[in-house]
Amino acid sequence: MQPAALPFHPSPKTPDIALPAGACDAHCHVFGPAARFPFAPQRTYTPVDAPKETLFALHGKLGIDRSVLVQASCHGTDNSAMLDMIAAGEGRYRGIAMVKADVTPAELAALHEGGVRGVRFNFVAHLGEDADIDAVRTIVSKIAPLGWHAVVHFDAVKLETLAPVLKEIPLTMVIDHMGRVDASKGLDQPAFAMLLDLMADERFWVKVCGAERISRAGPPFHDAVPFARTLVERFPDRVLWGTDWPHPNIKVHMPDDGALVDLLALIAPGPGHLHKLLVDNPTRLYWPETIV
Ligand code: 0GY
Repeated sequence: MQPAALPFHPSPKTPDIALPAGACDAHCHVFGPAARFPFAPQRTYTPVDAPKETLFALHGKLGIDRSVLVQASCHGTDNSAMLDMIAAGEGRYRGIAMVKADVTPAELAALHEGGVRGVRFNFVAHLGEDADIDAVRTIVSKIAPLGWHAVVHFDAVKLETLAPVLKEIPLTMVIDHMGRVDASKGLDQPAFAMLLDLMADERFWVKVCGAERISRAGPPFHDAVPFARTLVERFPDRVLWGTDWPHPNIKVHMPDDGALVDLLALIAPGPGHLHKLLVDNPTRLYWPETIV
């Protein structure tokens, strides 16, 4: 039997490194509270409540000023919990929604007004059925006029079949969690080569978070660092980072979010790379209107 998912870390450490002003957590979630924002009936897991107040406090402790909320599969296409948190953030929060193929222009306009700037497609076995490619194409054609992008979350084993499909999608594409490659297979593994190949196309971006997901060595997840660092060094202008709080479906080593911030000293050594990763890149993608 699979072990149960763990709750988020109750008392993350204060990071050893200070983050630059405007630092953005470009991948985190808000769950519930279920009494106010019920989970989707078709969900594949039921997390503990991870409400906005807890996330506000965490960001304060970590030195994070802005963030991008990513709609998680347990809330399905009901984006209300996420929109509620964005509304409380006074412009410091953006969102990535999940929508159905029959979403209307009026619904998309309301999401845009609420701070959404993209949609997410899942191709991850433990999160249920893969996104339907025809539905993906329909949704992409509907969101393109809004200037939104697509976030794709996939199992590394699917990259070979997915890569040609992703290459055809005429949008900016953001890949979650370093393509979920298995860190124990090394930098020369075919899946990482395919990820690098996708990144050679300037439409692709990648999140260098998920160290705890791709690690096979466990805390402090140093086996994930060479992958993240390679991506940061080769594509400094198209990388993003996030905490992934509250870390859904982590069953063995729940990360300490402060320690994940500390990993940035190894992932993006030097202020230039760190500033791009945490400030300049998320600004270009999520707050372009603030660039003077
Ligand atoms: C993540 C990863 C996971 C879950 C989800 O949508 C989700 O439920 O994204 C996971 O289970 O690996 O990005 O939070």
